[in-house]
Amino acid sequence: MSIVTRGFRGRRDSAPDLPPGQYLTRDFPVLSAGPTPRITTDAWQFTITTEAGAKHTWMWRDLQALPSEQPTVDIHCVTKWSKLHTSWQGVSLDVLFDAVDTGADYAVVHSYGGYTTNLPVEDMLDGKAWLVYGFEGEDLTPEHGGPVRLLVPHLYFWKSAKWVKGLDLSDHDEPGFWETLGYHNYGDPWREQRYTGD
Ligand SMILES: Nc1nc2c(c(=O)[nH]1)N[C@H]1C(S)=C(S)[C@@H](COP(=O)(O)O)O[C@H]1N2
Ligand SMILES: [Mo]
Repeated sequence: MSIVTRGFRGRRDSAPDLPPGQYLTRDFPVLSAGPTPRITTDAWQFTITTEAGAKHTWMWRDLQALPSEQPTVDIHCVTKWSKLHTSWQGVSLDVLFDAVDTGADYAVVHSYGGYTTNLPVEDMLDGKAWLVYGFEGEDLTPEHGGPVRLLVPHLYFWKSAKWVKGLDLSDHDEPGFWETLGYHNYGDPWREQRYTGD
């Protein structure tokens, strides 16, 4: 009884933590626009291409050698589920961008399998985004984007590209997969930017 009461109160108490129109889920839905690509850690690599065409590539072992963080964050899917206090392990994009000489304002993120999504470079800096390979103390599973996915929790979760392969920097903004199909170009859950025009 006390557990039921606590659970119920917990939900109500955490409602202010939820962006408008979102509901809480405790499980972890899988949302993929296509089949799950199976990328081994040996095959995985991540390339940042600058607006000048310079390429910086990290192999799995390079990523593992970089200092990692364990962010605990809330995630919000545009299909209206939110999950609070998820914990991840990975490398801050700040660390990767340290090696990159760029003045570009925009990025298109590419995934193995062909998925793309766009976001401003500033939304990947200052502790706002990570390349993650661990979830809740385990290796990130293929369904959830393993071996490595992008995590950008302050934007709707479609911006957190699974099976991430690289990002292209540019001076001009270019919509990705969902952004071309009518989803909002930026996708701030707190401003409920679900669709173009929101
Ligand atoms: N490569 C790739 N990344 C993706 C997607 C996808 O279809 N392909 N779906 C996006 C969407 S809409 C959401 S809500 C989250 C879902 O992540 P999950 O399956 O781990 O819950 O991944 C995002 N990243
Ligand atoms: Mo989503």
